[in-house]
Amino acid sequence: MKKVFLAPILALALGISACGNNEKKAAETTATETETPAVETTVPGIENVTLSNTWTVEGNDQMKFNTELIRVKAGEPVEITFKNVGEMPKESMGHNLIVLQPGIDLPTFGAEAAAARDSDYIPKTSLSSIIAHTKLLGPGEEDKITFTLEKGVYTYLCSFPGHYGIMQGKIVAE
Ligand SMILES: [Cu+2]
Repeated sequence: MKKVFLAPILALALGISACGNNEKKAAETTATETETPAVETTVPGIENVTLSNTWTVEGNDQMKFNTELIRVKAGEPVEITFKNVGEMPKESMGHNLIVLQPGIDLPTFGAEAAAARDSDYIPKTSLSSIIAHTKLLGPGEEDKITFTLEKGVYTYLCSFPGHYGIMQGKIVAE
């Protein structure tokens, strides 16, 4: 009788131990995958872009920015006017333009932003990742932001749910 009772207990113990190992492995894998991305120092093609600290960027119904590469002088104010030139309603095709600190994990930021509907997709949990952002714009609306960058490469994106994957660009400050 003892053996009969022992067997399930042993199986349970083994099960727990195996489970523990799996969790450990999973945690290690995640840690490797979420390592901070290497910080870029330049972007191919930037030499063909005019150096200017005043830019106008448009976002459209195809979820695209018309400008995806911006070149600015570091240490001086940059002014970006962002226009939503689409016609679809803000609720289904709103756009913003968010300039992020270097090295931010975009899928993580994108997920937090998508969940931040009450604050127009500006995630309060990730405010330290944001250098500047426009309002969420409906069709025909525009907004202007001003900020100053140190030398480096910065990503800007639209945080409306599902947009950042293709609606993003780079700013090179030199
Ligand atoms: Cu958008």
